[in-house]
Amino acid sequence: MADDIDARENLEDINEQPKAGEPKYDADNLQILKGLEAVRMRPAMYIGDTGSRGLHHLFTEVVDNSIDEHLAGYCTRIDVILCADNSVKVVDNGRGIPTDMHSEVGVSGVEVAMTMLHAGGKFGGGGYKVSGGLHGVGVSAVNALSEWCEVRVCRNETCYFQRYERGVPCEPLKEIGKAEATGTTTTYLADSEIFGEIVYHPEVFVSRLRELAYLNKGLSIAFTNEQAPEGEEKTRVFHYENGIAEFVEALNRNKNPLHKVVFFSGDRDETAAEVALQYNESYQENILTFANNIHTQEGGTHLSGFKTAITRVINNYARKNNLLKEKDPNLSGDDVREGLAAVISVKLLRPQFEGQTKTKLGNGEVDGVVNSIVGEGLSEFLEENPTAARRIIDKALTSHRAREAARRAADMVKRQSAMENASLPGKLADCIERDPAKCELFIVEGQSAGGNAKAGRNRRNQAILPLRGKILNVEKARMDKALENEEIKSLVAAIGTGITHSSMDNADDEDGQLDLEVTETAPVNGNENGNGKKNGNGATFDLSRLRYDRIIIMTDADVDGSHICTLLLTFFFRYMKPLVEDGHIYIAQPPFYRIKSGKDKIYYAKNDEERDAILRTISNKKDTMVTRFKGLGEMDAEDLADTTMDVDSRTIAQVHVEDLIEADDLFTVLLGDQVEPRKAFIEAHAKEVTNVDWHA
Ligand code: 0RA
Repeated sequence: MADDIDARENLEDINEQPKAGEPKYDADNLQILKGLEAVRMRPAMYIGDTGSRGLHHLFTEVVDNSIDEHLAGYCTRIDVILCADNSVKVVDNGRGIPTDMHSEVGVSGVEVAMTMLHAGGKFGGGGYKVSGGLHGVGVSAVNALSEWCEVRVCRNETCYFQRYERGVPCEPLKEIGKAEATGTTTTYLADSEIFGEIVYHPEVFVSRLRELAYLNKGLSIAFTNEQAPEGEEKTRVFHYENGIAEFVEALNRNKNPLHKVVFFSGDRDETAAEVALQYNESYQENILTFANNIHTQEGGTHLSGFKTAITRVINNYARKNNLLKEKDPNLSGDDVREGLAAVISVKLLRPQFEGQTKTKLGNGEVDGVVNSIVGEGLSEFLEENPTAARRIIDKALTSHRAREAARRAADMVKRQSAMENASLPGKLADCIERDPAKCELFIVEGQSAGGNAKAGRNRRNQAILPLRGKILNVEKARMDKALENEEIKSLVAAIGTGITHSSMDNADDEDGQLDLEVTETAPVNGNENGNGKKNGNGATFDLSRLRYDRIIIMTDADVDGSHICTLLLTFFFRYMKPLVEDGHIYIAQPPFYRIKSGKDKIYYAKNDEERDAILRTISNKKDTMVTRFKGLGEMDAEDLADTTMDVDSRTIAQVHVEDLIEADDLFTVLLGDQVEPRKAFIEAHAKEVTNVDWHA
């Protein structure tokens, strides 16, 4: 910032005109050189960092100038080319940077733009300049941080050219020929002295350029990757005649929309706002906000104005049409945003960026502008489209009822676990011991296996909870549905801790792919519940009420069994995470084979290799019988006790979630129909513990 001010002061100080052809190193140029040097000394101050992020920020700074020319009404196409030699070329068909001598500094307008920090705003032709990037330092910083940079400008039927090396002009702007069209071409090679090895990621170009095309309707932005491998399409053109309305359409591409995309726009107090929205059948909220083409990940005043308007308008409409009765409470913000996809884009003259990552819009006036544009637009839309209006209100009412039901269900679960034994499930065969530290709970797949497990257990400290078939997939159900499920209810009651955070925000999350494609970063999700263990639905988790130190999942060693195991792990992960983190969850490892030799010699093998190894050691082969267990149900009480339950002889595996974040993703991904990745996951995250040194 200090350098910015310096640069302007220098301009005011120095008014002498150099004579044509005179060497460049006079006072002005020394000042300019100082400015460039400052950028090279502290690049991070100007472009954020000198890593991959900063490197990829450079093209955005250059493109932003062309976007400004589009906003001024003079540029319809921008080409960005990632060249084979790692240089980047940005071509626009605007008016061209002014080439005449600047009256104050005595160099061409081109040179001013290329060498003076923040030159754009001050020396541009006035007009509507809103772009300028997150760091807003302009193309001069790119020039300073480039090994070389070349500008070609076509205007006045003439083509001009100038080359710079590390920001320093090699010679003054010169005419190089005739020109029919107008425009500016900037080519730069990022300086490896600054950025180290230059490695570009084309998908960063694609994602940012596509976003810019959505945000600037009618503008064509083409990206050419000359480094693309043979056979891959080199050029992609992004052009959206309907701008952010098409952005919202893309956000909902894999969802079921409730109505056509709605678009509102308006200007007020030097602020232009555009909003597009569309509800879909999902439970998620996906609102992306932008200010001057910058993705405001932390939201801000445009987002708050939008939220207030949506809640107000939907409640008003519902009341007016008697869909909400006088006695009913208002729909909450969460209710009216369930299944809402929206893009908000504002353009303003002096944006203030706040927050941790400077991506929160702070301009107070914007709240009211967006609020009134959305308020008027949405009211009108609802009045004119009663069918869509009805669907939207129904969706919000359902969301409201589900939220109420979830709250009641969570309260109930809480009350039930508070009553402890009084409400223990009938299916639970509890143990005698009352000290939880000495107790184990076996969750057993199927009734018959449950019976054998009961017979084979040590009833003093081992409890058995048989499950009837598959438990509900909590990844795809909302909290109220999950807590209505009988198997889950008995599980929660038996364990005693209650549940943690709801999975409401994760429900129906089948479009991770799309979200990644549309934007590099997570969408603003307005979830005000926070991440605490106590959530808005009144559910609490209390580890001190845990009734068993070890919870052991015991399922068949087949595809169904491994699916049930995953469903249980998912449930624990989403609703009782501390149990997973603290290592209370185990997976039993029932063997595949029983090898009986003679009258009373019994071996168990967990796979074919073990079986063969055992068979090799047995001398009297005639008297040997090998049994393959098709499931837990085929093991008798003795088999189960010896292999899976008896503390002295069993094998069980403790579940470690080494990387909870990664696991979180995996649960969302894994619960599809594929079995192999699921098995791989369980194997990767369940560390084997043999003959645990622990006695009740
Ligand atoms: C200032 C004034 C005028 C054009 C531009 C700047 C301009 C800058 C860039 C940077 C990249 N592409 C650009 N295109 C235009 C307009 C001067 C006039 O013709 O009146």
